[in-house]
Amino acid sequence: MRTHRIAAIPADGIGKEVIPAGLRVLQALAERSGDFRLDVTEFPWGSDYYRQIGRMMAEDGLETLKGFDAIFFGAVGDQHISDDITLWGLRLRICQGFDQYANIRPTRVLPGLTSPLRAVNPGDIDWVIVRENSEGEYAGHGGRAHRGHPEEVATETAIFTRAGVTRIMRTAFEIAAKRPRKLLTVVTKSNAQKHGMVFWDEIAAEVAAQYPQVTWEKELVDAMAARMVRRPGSIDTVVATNLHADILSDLAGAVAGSLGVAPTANLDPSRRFPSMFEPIHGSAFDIAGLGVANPVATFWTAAMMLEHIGEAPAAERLMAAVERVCADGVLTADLGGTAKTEEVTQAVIAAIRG
Ligand code: GGG
Repeated sequence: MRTHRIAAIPADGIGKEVIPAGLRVLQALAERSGDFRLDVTEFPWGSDYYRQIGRMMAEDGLETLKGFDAIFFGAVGDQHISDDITLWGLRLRICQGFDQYANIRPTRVLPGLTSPLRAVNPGDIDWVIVRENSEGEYAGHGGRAHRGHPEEVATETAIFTRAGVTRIMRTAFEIAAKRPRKLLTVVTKSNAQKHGMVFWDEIAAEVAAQYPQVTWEKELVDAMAARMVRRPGSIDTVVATNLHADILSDLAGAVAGSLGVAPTANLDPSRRFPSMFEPIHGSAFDIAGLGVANPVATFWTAAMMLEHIGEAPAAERLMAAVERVCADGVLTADLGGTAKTEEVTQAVIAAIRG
């Protein structure tokens, strides 16, 4: 019997609803398989912890997490705490502390779902967005001076390193090379941002030389946003900076039906540290506690985690169950349905067992 140690961090808002649902589904998969078990430890970190202790996670939290095979994460964000405190204090602390530089965001229209785009063939939306997850606009470099004075100034400097850009390009080319279309779109804003973004384009060309089997192209981020809506079928794998990919992947989730179905993996491909798996969506505190959050993004995220820890058959079973439940019309309100989180969870567990 294989044992995988999982750290669960529901954190804030609907994270506290979708992560327990995800853990129940994972448990059902482990029981169905009989070949592996999950040893789950839950951590109470997040905004409530911040209110009590003054920190988003324990001081030695990263040290503690090193002992796990993967991290199953909910969401950060709280009505009463500044977003930069919640994001930097937990999600970014883990991503950057564990050098999870490759953020992988698959998008497709699941059976039974409809894209809000008119006249789109659901099969046209089958993308993987690769987000650089360790530097760029999220380098945290900058400062404030003369606070409260007319001459007040704030700077936020994006930092792009040769090592950082090269490794995310390699990741993106590797992913594109394994997909049927072998097409990679490198997204920048290199017309306006003439240093860092031109650097991205240059490194893309260098790395591309090692992947002659991949067709690649450059696209500006604004044009890419329009193309995702106007010509979704022309897109396959996309690589972009930390900020650009964050924005594009929210758009991607929306055109695939809802952000409530969009999963993500924060990977340390070297496997020196545990990788972290989370739904793309945030804490959605406007619907927290109502039992209406869509758990599908978390289930898909759980499938990505299973794949990562070497349980590919369980990952496939989970995605098949999710697709069956969506096709049967058991959908939450964000997808036009009336099902609650609990109903979707029970339906997926029944499909796993069935
Ligand atoms: N589960 C994803 C999450 O909690 N996101 C919160 C957030 O504010 N993310 C911004 C970002 O990652 O750039």
